[in-house]
Amino acid sequence: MRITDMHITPIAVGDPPLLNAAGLHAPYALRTIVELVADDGTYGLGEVPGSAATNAALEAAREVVIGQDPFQLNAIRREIDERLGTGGAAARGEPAWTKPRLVHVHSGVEVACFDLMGKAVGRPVVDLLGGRARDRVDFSAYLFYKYEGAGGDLGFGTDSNASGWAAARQKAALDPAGVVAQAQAMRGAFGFKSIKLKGGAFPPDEEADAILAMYEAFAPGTPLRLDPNAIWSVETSVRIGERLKGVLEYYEDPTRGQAGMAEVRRRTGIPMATNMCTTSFEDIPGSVAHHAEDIILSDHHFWGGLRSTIELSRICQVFGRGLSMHSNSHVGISLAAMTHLAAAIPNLTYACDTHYPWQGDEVIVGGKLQFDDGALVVSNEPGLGVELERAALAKLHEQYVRCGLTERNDEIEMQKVQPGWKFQAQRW
Ligand code: GKR
Ligand code: MG
Repeated sequence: MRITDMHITPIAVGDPPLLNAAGLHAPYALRTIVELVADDGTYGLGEVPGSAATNAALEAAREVVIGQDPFQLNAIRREIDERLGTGGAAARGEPAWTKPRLVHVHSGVEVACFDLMGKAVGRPVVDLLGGRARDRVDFSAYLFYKYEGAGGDLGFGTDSNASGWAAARQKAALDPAGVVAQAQAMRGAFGFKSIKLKGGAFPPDEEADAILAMYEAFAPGTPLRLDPNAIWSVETSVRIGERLKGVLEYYEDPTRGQAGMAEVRRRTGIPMATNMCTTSFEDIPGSVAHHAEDIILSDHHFWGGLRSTIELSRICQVFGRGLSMHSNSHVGISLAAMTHLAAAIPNLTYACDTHYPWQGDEVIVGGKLQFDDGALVVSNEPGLGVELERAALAKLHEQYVRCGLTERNDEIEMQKVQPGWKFQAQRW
């Protein structure tokens, strides 16, 4: 089997005005769809976070990918490394999503190869990763504060009578009662059991109040997580941690860096989770030396693919780390890949993050994948089990061209509604 072509299609996906420590989501989230065409007439799909820089790196990789056998993942990885040069921690920025382009290229190409391999042998990707550790993958409700009045058309028109999740997606949630209402609407629509609140947008005590309100509102045992994306000092993290002790399932990146996280962990005794201080294999020695976290949030887009994430899972076992899964705004190709991967990792025991309910647009045949009681049933179809809806892809590519965005920059979006607003690596 040989790869005969590689299509790289940037798309822009409608996104609500979600707030985080770095600012505000733009009206569109950028993704890039990778399609590998094989000489037997089949195609394989991958999806990665979009940016002009990642697209250029994918374009540069194309030359070495075409002509390869998709089963020869080691050769493909080596040739991409040789062509693009390896990234490294220094290439990472401070917001949670700025990472070296190389891991995105590896992940987009590798997932598309797995899709091709699955189609070639008539087996789902999960079977190529060692088989199912579970038949259903649990996801978590991922709550956000929103900026009233910002953002573009979410596809609801002017329907102010929207109810349930559609209404919660449209309207701002700004106080603890609003956050509880958003959680109720999201859980009602999708059945999620665990709840994560994206913090770092408002003064820490207000966000802690929202968590405490959810603790009151939901049955005891509902796993709750808070993620301020490292914008709090160690002292603030410890003080808020004291308020949330016994309430949080895990405390996600309250403060920056492995040493700071280790100190908060020591002083509060709360399980700490990260997708910011331990985000690559290079970070593992530091993670172990500091004992920076209890749970690592994997992400195949950032760890370099599905196989790399399985390697990470073994490291987590060896060093006593739990494993969860991080997400960024995405469509169904990534969600399918996340589901096969999570199903194949026995020690990935936490409900995975997903932004999927926030996005209305989709590129796969049949529209959005459906959650069943907060989980996705692992597909038995060959490959990822999703097919490309080419008209939808063309429409979202057209949306990309029209919107003029070339990278994610939440600070610039925030400045559009609050001129002069500045990202601060430590705000509180
Ligand atoms: O979508 O605003 C967002 C999140 O803050 C995202 O960018 C983070 O990467 O979900 C992420 C996280 O868990 O840190
Ligand atoms: Mg996080």
